[in-house]
Amino acid sequence: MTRRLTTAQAIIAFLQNQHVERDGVERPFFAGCFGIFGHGNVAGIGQALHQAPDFPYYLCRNEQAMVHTASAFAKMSNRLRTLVCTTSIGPGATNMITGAAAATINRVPVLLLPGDIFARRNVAPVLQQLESPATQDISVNDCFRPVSRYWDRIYRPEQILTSLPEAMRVLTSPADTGAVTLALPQDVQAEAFDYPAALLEKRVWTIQRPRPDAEMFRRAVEWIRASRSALIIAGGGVIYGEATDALSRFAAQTGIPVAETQAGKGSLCYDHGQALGAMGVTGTPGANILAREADLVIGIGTRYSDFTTASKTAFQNPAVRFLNINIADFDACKHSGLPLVADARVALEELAQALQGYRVDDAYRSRIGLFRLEWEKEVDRIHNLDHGPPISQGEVIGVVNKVSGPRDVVVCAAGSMPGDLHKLWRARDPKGYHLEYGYSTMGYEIAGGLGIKMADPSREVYVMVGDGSYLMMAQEIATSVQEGHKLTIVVVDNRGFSSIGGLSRACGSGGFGTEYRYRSSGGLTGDPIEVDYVANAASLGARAERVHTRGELAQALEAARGHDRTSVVVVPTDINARVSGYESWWDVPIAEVSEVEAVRAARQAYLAAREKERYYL
Ligand SMILES: Cc1ncc(C[n+]2csc(CCOP(=O)(O)OP(=O)(O)O)c2C)c(N)n1
Ligand SMILES: [Mg+2]
Repeated sequence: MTRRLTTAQAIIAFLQNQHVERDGVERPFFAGCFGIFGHGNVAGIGQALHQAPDFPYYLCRNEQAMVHTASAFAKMSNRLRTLVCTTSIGPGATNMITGAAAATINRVPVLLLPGDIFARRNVAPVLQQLESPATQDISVNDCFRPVSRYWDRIYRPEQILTSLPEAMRVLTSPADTGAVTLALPQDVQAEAFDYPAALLEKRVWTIQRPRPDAEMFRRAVEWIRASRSALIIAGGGVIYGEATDALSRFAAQTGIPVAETQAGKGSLCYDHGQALGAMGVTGTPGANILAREADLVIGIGTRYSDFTTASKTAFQNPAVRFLNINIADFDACKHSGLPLVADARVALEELAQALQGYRVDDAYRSRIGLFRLEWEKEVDRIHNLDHGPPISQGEVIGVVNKVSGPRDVVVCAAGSMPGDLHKLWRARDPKGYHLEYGYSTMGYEIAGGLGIKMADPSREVYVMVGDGSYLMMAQEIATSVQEGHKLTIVVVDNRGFSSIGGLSRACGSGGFGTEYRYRSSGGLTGDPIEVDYVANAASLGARAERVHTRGELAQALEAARGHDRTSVVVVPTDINARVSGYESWWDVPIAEVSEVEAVRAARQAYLAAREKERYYL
């Protein structure tokens, strides 16, 4: 039994028939295809999509953005669903590279189908072809190799028979997932082949929950029982693995406190008795002080980025050991930890059983309680600062947090807001806090918000975006209007880069080149440039208004809730009203020699701080 189809038609038919199943619930893996057509895909994948109307096609405005939308969709779906992305050859394809890197670093599945140059070669160089005098076996799509977890180029129609199953294996593997790139030469897309019907039958990929190895598990229990000051670091794996209830019970039963990474925030509700909030560079005093003293760090579903480890200065107890519960042995082995390679939920349930009767001592418990109490007071203080006008970013976060419902989602990616949100946002639902902080991509915010809304239209989505990020990529507002996927976008307008401006000052460079100002004789130091974000957003089809106070912001957000169309609320803030760091540090190397006194002073402080960096061997 065969079906005569073009390569592109067979790919789309195959993708439509892929399902995943976890815990007995089955769903189609691909919810449709995003794309922008050009000569490199219009007659191939474009034609195939045209004759497959039950596989939704979404036209977006920028190829990088659509990969962010697909990633956010996948992240919101706990990696159990994603979207396909199709592009033309050349710039359409390479526009996806930033999105691919972000997906791979964040370990979320996206399937990318860039068009590629002719396999037939006789008409080369074709429009947009990168030529090489050294080989004909190269194209711009080779740039996807390091940012893809699986990469392939399809020179012959029958190659998809072995390539597509491999692509699915990687996409649905919690340990291996990331961007998968199948580069599709323009001519091959349109070539026909007699495909075996079996390729196009329904296939169900089961997402497993592997149990820990018995011996490693025995040691893990021993290590926890022997510890006196254990600390859990909850990463994204807790949420993707739907292990949040298991973690909540485990923490309540054992009394072990929990600190959260950016990807892991929301693992516990902020008012849980063991919740210390954010961990690391952008962490709370409780999390960072207890991390410093911990004799056992239990990392669950975390990849220990430098923001989590405070550039390897976070854990200072000379006897500290790491127990890493992770689906990927790559992460489980970090910091010479005891690797418990397993599904987070299963591992936590089995550990809870084996640790019956174990509890941290009362002194430790009361310290945790005190840290929690003091932190809630600090959050209240920053949420209600009465700064300005212009008001502070902390106040903006407080208002959005208060106005949003417990199931609503806040999304952010770059600038000073991720750190402030990590500290100040009171998460009430495992899917309520969505930060892309693996790649921290300016421009993810609005595109990502669209993916979140598509994944769960029942929730309001609050996009928190700095003016810098907004200027980099706001055009998907038009796509949100086109699709009727309403977003509430808060543009925090501080006329430049509060984040990097602050960092530049800390490095002794005085904020050089980080504010939006007219050029004057002294450089970019003239009057601030007024960008009319309200007019810009309105021109893309959004409702838009400017507010100045906490009260006006709350009112605008309430009004936005009642509308079906995307709303943009622009709020000017004070670029210099920053939330401080708490008990932590980040390694940003300072110039070793300089004519500038401030740089020399920063270098001295830097060298002293770096002394605390440790190898965990
Ligand atoms: C694509 C990209 N380019 C550069 C950076 C480096 N960077 C990090 S934050 C930032 C400034 C962000 O400005 P804005 O969105 O206004 O946020 P603010 O710092 O003012 O909070 C820059 C340039 C980045 N993260 N992503
Ligand atoms: Mg800014």
